[in-house]
Amino acid sequence: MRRAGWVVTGLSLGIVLLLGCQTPTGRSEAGPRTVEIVMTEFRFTPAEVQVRPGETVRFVLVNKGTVAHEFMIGTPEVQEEHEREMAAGTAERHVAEEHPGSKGMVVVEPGQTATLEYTAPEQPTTLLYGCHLPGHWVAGMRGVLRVGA
Ligand SMILES: [Cu+2]
Repeated sequence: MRRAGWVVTGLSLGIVLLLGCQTPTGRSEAGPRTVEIVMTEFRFTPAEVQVRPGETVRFVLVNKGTVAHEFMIGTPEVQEEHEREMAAGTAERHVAEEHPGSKGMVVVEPGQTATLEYTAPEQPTTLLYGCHLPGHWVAGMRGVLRVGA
């Protein structure tokens, strides 16, 4: 398993600490599933991820691009709202101060890796993940997070 060079943990969303969940064989069924997503200009690979309702997954976000990228999970409405905020120029402060991680968000510098633990909604739905650094969303830097059985 790849060791994160720059780890962001403890991001809210009621995520439970995993300390004490490891077995002698290391991370097993007891731990969250790991989903690796590679970030480049301007896409996420894979561009579609499926999780079970209520499942907690650990996203490992590998920025193989040459600029910083953001990973934000939300409904299409939340994505559009955030995109408008970014376009309005309130962006960086908004990201840094108002909801660092609170909506399932992390910014990854080029060449770095971050992890984000995320618990899916209990009800099946279709969410998006996207990057809202200037111009990235418009360029198509987004993916589909399907929450279903
Ligand atoms: Cu980006």
